[in-house]
Amino acid sequence: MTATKEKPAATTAEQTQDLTDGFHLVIDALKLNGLTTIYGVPGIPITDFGRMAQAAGVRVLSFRHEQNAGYAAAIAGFLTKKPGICLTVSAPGFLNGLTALAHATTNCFPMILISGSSEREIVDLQQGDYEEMDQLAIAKPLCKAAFRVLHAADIGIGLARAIRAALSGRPGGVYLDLPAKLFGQIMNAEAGRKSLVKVIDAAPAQIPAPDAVKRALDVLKSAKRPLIILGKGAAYAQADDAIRALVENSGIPFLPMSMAKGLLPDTHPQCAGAARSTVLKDSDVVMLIGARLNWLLSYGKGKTWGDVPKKFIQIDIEPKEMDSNVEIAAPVVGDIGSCVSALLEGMGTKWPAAPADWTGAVKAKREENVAKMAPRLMNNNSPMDYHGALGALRTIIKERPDAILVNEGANTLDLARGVIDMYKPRKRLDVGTWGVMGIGMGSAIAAAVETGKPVLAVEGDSAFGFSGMEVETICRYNLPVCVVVFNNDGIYRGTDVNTAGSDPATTVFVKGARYDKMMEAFGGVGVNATTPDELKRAVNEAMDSGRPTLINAVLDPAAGSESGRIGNLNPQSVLRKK
Ligand code: ADP
Ligand code: TZD
Ligand code: MG
Repeated sequence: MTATKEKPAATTAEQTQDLTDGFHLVIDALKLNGLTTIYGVPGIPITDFGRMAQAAGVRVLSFRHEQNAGYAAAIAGFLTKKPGICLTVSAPGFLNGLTALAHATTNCFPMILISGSSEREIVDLQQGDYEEMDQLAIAKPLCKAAFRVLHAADIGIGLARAIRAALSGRPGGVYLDLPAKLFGQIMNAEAGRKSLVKVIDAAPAQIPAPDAVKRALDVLKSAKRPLIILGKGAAYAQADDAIRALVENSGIPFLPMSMAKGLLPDTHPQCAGAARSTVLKDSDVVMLIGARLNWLLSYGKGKTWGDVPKKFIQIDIEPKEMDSNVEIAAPVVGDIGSCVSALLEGMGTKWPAAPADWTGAVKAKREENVAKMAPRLMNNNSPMDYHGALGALRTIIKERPDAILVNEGANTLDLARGVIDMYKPRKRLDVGTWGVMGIGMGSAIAAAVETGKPVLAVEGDSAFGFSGMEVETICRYNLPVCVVVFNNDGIYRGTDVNTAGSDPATTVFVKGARYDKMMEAFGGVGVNATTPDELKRAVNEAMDSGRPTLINAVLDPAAGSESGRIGNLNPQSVLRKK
């Protein structure tokens, strides 16, 4: 390999006064834009960059695997409305981070994946460089935008483009490719400073057209059985007061999607969470706020939506989202804060209350369902079932509404979503649009780092395994994270048997595994809990102490069902021999 000679980085005091280099410029550009937390894994060519960033006051959190650092960055973007930064090495590190970048894009979370890359001249001729890969080309189809910076003088503009692409319009993931050589490039310090860009108004307000607002209000006024659906876009928008005013002034029942829970409390008198099937079936006008009519809402049609003809009003920043599955009678395109404020203004003070027969029917259904569930949540069985264990955790979140709940698994996810009420916005973080297993520890770490609040991560034993090694990261940074592993010995259940040979069945794990020992291995607290009472005591202790804790919650291996609540999506062969 004929290495191109690069000038060494500025070293002497005299040089640093006049000169700067790629390392410093990237760090300065990030800081100038208020991006002061990086989630990543060090290695060639970004090891020194991480050290220097840390020395310059940037918080650099080193993970054990880039995918988890990526999920941390993605959820940091959701929580803060600033792009979360994930930093990786080339080829394999980049690819490990890429799943999270695609996940961020799918979920409309702003994130920037910054990866070091190998020598362009060698990569492009495919001559076999160390970790050779055309990362820019590979990233492109999986994110909102992808850029490469080749000259130190372009670092400022490159980062500005990345920030703007991640935040403006529908937020998403952006890839920024920084070749190894760039870091060592030297330029005049003053010219370097001038080349940096502080992005002005990165997510400009998008005001809805007055006609669109009027049309939406006309449709809403015609409703006999209106419903508001709040999605995670509404949570992301941080327009909490306006959304609450819209819901309360209109008196319309609201249904929160998973990560929108808590935008208004789940115990709010208008919350229709516990009457979900009824409101989807029987409503006649549905206003979507930051929620897509994708699989999670059965595409807005079919059995779930019943026979009552529906009219949809949709508030979204992305115009192309309209009519993606069914006709949208009143599209309102703009940012949620501006759209909801415009609707509120249009409603004025004399807006008629939602019809009482409808709100009364929704309330009655909700109370019936809540009452039906209540006794199941109070059982103290050992081994535990989902309801007994979740009953305990539900009380903990009620008593600690500021805590952040991270949740993944199948039964562990679906049942926790229904059972654990949320009281404040952006406190529930989960698997998102794709239903990804593995977001757990990355999300928990970012939640603790970004908010300083205690975190409770409720994890299926399979789900936990995808990011379990990060318990070391949690201990290393001494984060207030309490992980509860719902240990039912497997994926969905721990009871499958392979009748064809001596290998275990494909969905089961080692029986009686002790996940709590993993946390103990790194100096955290491990607890084995066999009853809801034990579980509750252990979680309360963890939340009080703030010490990294992992509770192995022993669940009945037969308690879950295949694929949790989405068994209908799970194809099964009619020809399979039982
Ligand atoms: P959920 O899964 O909770 O139903 P989705 O992820 O399907 O939510 O939908 C989120 C929607 O919110 C996306 O269509 C996205 O374009 C939209 N969105 C995100 N941020 C904003 C914003 N600030 N203003 C308006 N719409 C937004
Ligand atoms: N891989 C990834 C990245 N995401 C996925 N969603 C899956 C695999 C498939 N999958 C699910 O959809 S849920 C699940 C897997 C492997 C695990 C369910 O088991 P669990 O939860 O132990 O986490 P329960 O409580 O036992 O159902
Ligand atoms: Mg399990």
